[in-house]
Amino acid sequence: MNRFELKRAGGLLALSGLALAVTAAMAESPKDGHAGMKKEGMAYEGAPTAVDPATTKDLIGGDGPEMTTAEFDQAKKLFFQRCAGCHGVLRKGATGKPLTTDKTRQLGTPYLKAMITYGSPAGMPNWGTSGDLSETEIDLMARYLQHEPPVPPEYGMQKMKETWKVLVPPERRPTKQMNSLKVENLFSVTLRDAGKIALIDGDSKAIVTIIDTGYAVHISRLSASGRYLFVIGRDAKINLIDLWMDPPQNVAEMKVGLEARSVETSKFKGMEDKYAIIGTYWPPQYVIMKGDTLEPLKIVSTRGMTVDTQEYHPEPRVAAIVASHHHPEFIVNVKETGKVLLVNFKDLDNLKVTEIAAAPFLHDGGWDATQRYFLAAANKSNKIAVVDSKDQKLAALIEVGAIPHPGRGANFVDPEHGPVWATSHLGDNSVVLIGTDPEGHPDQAWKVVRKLEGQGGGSLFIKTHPNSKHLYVDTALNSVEKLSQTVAVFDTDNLKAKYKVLPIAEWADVGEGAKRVVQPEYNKAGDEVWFSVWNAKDKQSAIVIVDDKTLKPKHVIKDDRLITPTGKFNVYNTVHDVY
Ligand code: DHE
Repeated sequence: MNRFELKRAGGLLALSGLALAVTAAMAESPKDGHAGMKKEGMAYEGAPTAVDPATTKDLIGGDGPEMTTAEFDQAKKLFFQRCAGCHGVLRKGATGKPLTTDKTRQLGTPYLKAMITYGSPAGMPNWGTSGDLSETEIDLMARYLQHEPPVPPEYGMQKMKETWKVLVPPERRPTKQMNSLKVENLFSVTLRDAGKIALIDGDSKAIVTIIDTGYAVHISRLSASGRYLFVIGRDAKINLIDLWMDPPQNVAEMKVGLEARSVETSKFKGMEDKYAIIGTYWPPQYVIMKGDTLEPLKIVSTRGMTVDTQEYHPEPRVAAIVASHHHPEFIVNVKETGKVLLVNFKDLDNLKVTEIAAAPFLHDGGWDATQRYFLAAANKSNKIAVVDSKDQKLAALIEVGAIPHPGRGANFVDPEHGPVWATSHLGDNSVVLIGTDPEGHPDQAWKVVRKLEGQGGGSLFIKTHPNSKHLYVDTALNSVEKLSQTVAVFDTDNLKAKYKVLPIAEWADVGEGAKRVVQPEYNKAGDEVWFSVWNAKDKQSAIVIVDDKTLKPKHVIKDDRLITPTGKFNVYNTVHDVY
């Protein structure tokens, strides 16, 4: 590339900014003294898609630059592994900018190559200069991006039914609990890279059993009765586990698509355990199924117009889902279009869906303490959307910090401002407290009433419990080891005091490795907090349990079977949405 081309490419980098949201905000965040996190952010948002490149319909040819089929296949694999997480499988834009051919052909090969090689200030990683991609790979990718994106297959009722297995039909299941476990204090622990979950007894801290689940298993949710555990894999495989069996085991499974992240079950009075719902990333849709067998009943596409520009988006992925307590509804976050859908499951043949316009890039979220208001992070919009589940409308859209990432958030009472819900951020070090009591504290409701300064950006999860006076904030994705391996604890009675730091990874004493400390989760009583010490799959990981009163380590679970533990889901707290 000559000097002129490089200069133009530089300009284009600044202008078009193929984006990785996390890195962008970190770089731009003046408050956070711990910028960085590039690789970690990339590994987070930009994880490989679970869509198998071999299954796509390829549209090679047309107006794109010359490419052989073998080159196209290699580039497609690279794109699915490295780029689809941020730019979307169809390249229409997700947390990264759109890479559709109307744009890429204008940019042309030399500029695309420069952009991929050097990255952009808006957050595009420097794939070339970092050594992650070779010159040949970058050349391939630049040409590939000028061809129409390959389209993965759809996944409808027939395919779901082909993979649906009821391993133990309801009539052959026990009618009462057959084991002696204290089910309400069990923890389902994601063993991410093993494709399994560990069930751990919250009292004895013993591993009860390890159960096979989907690939890169993601989250667990419970049925309203607490009997059935639902585990979703990134490959969109759902496992239904009966906690009454001895030992608890898989009773049904199914693949509902090619890629998924969320699952929830019906909790409305009279509808407990009746239905479950899974939202998929690919295809962009949700499926409602029977709660005790997973029989798929209704599939609904989420493709449509975005709330801001009102342009068509072909790949709006389904992010967090919660079950309403006020109506027989699932509340579904649709990421790219920025819509919150209230899906009423009372009559599946005459499905009523209330569509609430929130803001693009809806991701995770949780209830306020009364479980009337659902607070969802529109992460790359730097906003929290508040949905009133009773009146079925948007209550507020609140400007917060850079890339809010609450998990389910944390509810407590601010000594000055009354009930609040809090989120931490991936892109800056702030912890934002939002007033949630429109009746008792109308002046504070749906406003940021306080900002705490945390340890740094790269925070994924925040947690407290009604019986606790502590608020725990992880910084799992911060690039500074001292921060990614520790957590900050705030005193909710004295929010002006500086946080304390707990050296969780040091307490785990697992030897070398990244040892990211991730996702605080309380036990049922709310007097212990469990942290994952998340290491690579060939290294030792652990779970560290902290006494919530003394903030001292109480127990460390180490076991060769604990491979890459991340999310932990206490049965009672998950059933009752306690956080
Ligand atoms: Fe998650 C929740 C999506 C990466 C651990 N994650 C969620 C939810 C979504 C989501 C939509 C909300 C589900 C709900 O409430 O219904 N997660 C994604 C991604 O798209 C992303 C960024 C990249 C990817 O390719 O998957 C991603 N997530 C991760 C991780 O790398 C984490 C840290 C480790 C892991 O196990 O994969 C991770 N995500 C979690 C956890 C929750 C979660 C533990 C549930 C938190 C809770 O308290 O409920």
